[in-house]
Amino acid sequence: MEVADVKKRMIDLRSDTVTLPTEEMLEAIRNAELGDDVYKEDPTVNRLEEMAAKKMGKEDALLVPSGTMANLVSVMSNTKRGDCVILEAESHMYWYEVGGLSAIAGLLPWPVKGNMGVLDPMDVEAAVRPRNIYFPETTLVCIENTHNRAGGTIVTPAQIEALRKVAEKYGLTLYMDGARIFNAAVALKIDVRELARHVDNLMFCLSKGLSCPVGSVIVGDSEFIERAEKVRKMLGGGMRQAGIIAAPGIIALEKMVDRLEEDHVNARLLAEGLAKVEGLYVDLSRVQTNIVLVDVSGLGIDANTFIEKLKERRVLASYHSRSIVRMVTHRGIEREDVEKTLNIIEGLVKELKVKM
Ligand code: TLP
Repeated sequence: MEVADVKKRMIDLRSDTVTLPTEEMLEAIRNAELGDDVYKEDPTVNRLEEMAAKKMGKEDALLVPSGTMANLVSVMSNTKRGDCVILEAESHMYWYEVGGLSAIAGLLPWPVKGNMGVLDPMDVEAAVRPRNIYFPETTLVCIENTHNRAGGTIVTPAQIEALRKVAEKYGLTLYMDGARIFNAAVALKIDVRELARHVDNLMFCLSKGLSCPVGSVIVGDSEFIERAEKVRKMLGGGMRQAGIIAAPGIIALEKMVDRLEEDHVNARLLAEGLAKVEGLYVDLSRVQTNIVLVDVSGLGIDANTFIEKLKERRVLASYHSRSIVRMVTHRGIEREDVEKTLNIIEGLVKELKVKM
């Protein structure tokens, strides 16, 4: 059997990053009008950046290859070396970006524990380092929306506004890792601008639920984007005929946002099904978008063992922590896949119980 055939029959709940481009996206790539984007001459990139800025209600935008680079470029364009950056203790930037914040940007990350991924403005205020000879200068606060490790939880416009007030009080910049910001907007049934309004700048990913093969977009005011363009070049992210990346991005913004609702419905179905299985625990209040965290410790096994056993049954999930497994719904997951997954897990749990 071909490797591709085996993969095809897997139910892949590891991440929404596994989504493949649509036929229309592939067609758009084939037909994209191209130019050299380092010269700002790729009309397709220019169009995507214009669209993205407008959609977020900001002045300008910049296409970058990945979410990780988007965060690094943005943080570097918002700070100077040696500054202190406040971020949520479980944030992607702190956990999963290979320490680029310290290793490359020369910053001191100052993690603050949030509640379901949401920072409390009072905790942020307390974390701002007073100005004196001993301390680095706090210049930036980062939020994540939706919050990945917290389970795809949403930071609401009101919560962002409250953080904005603290940022203003101390002259700090407010940045948002909005890798899945459209999931938040769709779940709240609001214009994404409402979520972008109170941050100075943000990034969002094209390559997650929006199904593009590559790309993230940084959005903010023109001066910031000008700095970001230079930092992107420094990090090796200046791309040439990047219209082949931008073309599916345009389709994503036009056509792939509303369908995220389906992923949320499927995540809910999956979460509610899992919550009914004895030995599994799901905090349903966290299931706000397309991520489901399931605690398997009640089965007497750890997350990795559970993931391995699922894989043997052709379901892929990812590791969150010792007792928690993460499952993410996306365009490659239909309702039937969720039902099948639930059946498989119920069967697996029964088998484990017999052995216990
Ligand atoms: N997240 C990936 C993994 O890296 C964990 C995933 O499967 O969820 N910000 C947030 C909130 C993210 O979730 C991710 C990717 C990124 C940034 C980085 O994006 P990429 O993978 O494009 O560098």
